[in-house]
Amino acid sequence: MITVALIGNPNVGKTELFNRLTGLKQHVGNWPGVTVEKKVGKCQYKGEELEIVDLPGTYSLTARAMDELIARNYIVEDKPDVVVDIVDGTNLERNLYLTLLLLELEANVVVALNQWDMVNERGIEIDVDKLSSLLGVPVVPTVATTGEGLEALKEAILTAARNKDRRRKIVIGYGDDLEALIKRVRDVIAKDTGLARKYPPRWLAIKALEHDEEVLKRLQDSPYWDEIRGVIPNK
Ligand SMILES: Nc1nc2c(ncn2[C@@H]2O[C@H](COP(=O)(O)OP(=O)(O)OP(=O)(O)O)[C@@H](O)[C@H]2O)c(=O)[nH]1
Ligand SMILES: [Mg+2]
Repeated sequence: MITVALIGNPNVGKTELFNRLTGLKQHVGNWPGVTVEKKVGKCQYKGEELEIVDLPGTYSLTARAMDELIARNYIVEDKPDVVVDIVDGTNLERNLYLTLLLLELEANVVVALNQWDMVNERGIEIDVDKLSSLLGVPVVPTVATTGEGLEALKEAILTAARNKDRRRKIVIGYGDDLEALIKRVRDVIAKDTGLARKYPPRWLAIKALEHDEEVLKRLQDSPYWDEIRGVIPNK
């Protein structure tokens, strides 16, 4: 079975896409401990079963909002095989912020470039191949309301799942000064091999430098906490 998480900004077409992919094979529950709806569905493609989890709509992935934390924790803790990032093609700039956060999390991302009909209708020009090569992930134009592009999306999901361990990981750079600091923190965190196996050390380092409470809580349990704390500047 291939586990697939759907994520995207609010109102981009997540529900339409989820329903199209899963048909009636879905059930609705809650995320553990909170009353945020959790929808899980299944679909078959080329003899593989895809289990599809609909994550809450979100612009960002901070520890400050429950929806964002649910989405982020699911991706870092449960490690779905593929994360489908549904992007509103008519609002590319705003939507790609979440895409970059997902890449920083080292998720196995496939971008569904949705509302493709509106993109064409409004005469917006998007170089899909260029976007895909800049992001280092597949980008598939879709129209969730008609189902256009869904076969290609499933194919991209299957291929991404199969190539999970061989994928290219792009690094979003923060400039020389910050990069030196990120590297210092990253190297100390990476000494804790258990932690580094579980979470991307560079991501932990960036979050620690942002004083992200959830990440700091995890780092505090590390035998290297004193050393880690020593390289994180105060707020
Ligand atoms: N033209 C067009 N409309 C779409 C497309 N996908 C979704 N929509 C419409 O966009 C609106 C939002 O779609 P939803 O599926 O509810 O979006 P969502 O991401 O689940 O929204 P929230 O759950 O509120 O965050 C609906 O009116 C859909 O019919 C698309 O590809 N093209
Ligand atoms: Mg929805």
